[in-house]
Amino acid sequence: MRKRSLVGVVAAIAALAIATIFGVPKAFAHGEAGDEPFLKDLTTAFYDVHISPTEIAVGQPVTITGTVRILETWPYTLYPPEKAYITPVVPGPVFVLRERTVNGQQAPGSFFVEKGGVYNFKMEILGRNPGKWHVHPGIAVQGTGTLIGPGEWVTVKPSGAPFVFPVKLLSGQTINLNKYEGGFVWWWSFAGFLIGVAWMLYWTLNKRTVTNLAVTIQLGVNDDAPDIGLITPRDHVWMNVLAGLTIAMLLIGWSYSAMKYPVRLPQQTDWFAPQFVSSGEKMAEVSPQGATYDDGTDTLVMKVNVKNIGPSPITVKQYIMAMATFVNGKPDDLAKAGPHDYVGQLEVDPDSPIAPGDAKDLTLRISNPVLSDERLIPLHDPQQFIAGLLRFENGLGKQEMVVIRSGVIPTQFKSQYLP
Ligand SMILES: [Cu+2]
Repeated sequence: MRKRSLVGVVAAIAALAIATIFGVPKAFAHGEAGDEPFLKDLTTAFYDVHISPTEIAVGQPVTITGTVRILETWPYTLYPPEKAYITPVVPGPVFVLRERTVNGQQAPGSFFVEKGGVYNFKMEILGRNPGKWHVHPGIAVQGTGTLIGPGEWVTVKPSGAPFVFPVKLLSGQTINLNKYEGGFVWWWSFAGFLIGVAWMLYWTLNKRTVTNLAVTIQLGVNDDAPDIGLITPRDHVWMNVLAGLTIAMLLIGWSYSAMKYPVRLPQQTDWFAPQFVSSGEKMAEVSPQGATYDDGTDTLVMKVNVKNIGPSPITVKQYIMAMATFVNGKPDDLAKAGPHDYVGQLEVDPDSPIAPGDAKDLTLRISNPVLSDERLIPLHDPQQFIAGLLRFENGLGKQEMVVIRSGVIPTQFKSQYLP
């Protein structure tokens, strides 16, 4: 009877596992909407992101360019940003990263970052697996995680030839990194895995260690409990065999690598502080006067007071928040601002240039489903704040990005939030 119920439980778990694997619909995003709004808005802002081309064959490059600024409003609840790397955010290893620069410097790994830092990035990735993939730039900040920028769909078509990724070694030899010693790595890891599985099955199939957990848990850690036959001398022999096999594998591995590859370099690290990039000429002083958000119509209204402290009239060009850019301009300007799904219209009232020395109260209005689709606005948070960049342009064509942080009051909720 007991055995039968155990079989039932195992069958149920197996059925559930199979249903989970095959019953899940295809995911179309990267779960960025799952991040808390403060984690997106107050930390970074991505702008001028371009991902092209959007259709390639396997082995061909896609270039991702853009800028990310680590905002001065970085939440005090997170570790201060110190080290980060820029990364393509794609669903699994479907692309290969070939080239990456940050502020014009080669950036093979992480670099040092700071609040207020502006990082222009360029990445070149090669299509590896055919499919339609959502490609984002992201910045992985140590202690915080990966914060992602706007994404674009990229179609990778089969090319007829298998993907190769040639890399020239210091020895002069060129290898295909895509498959290099893949079989050996697989079988060697599998051999280690088998030892682990043997150990696990030994102690779970016939022994009472797991099935009689209520008893074994009361024994001391080093108690073999020979009186109840828990761990026998025979068990010790077999465990010594497994431990010996593990040590033998390590010794064989070390000697093999030392003999086969006598010239080796330790894994290289190249952390650097990128060159300073200015956020623009000083031309505007902005004081936020509060914001409201209507969740029913996805409408954000921000009041700001803007003072022109430069010599030339200024206008508001864009408001950038997290991965989204809202443009005060024509459809043409919107198309140029970044990936289509993350660009929207910004209405500025009054929309006339602010003369040097003048200060004006402006109303910024954004009505766009991306605000709720990407969950950019806090609705029931203990800290109802948003932050972003206001992009100004003066009569001389110069620009400045000004960080603003504003309290936001939700005025209406979508029906699913109502009790
Ligand atoms: Cu995505």
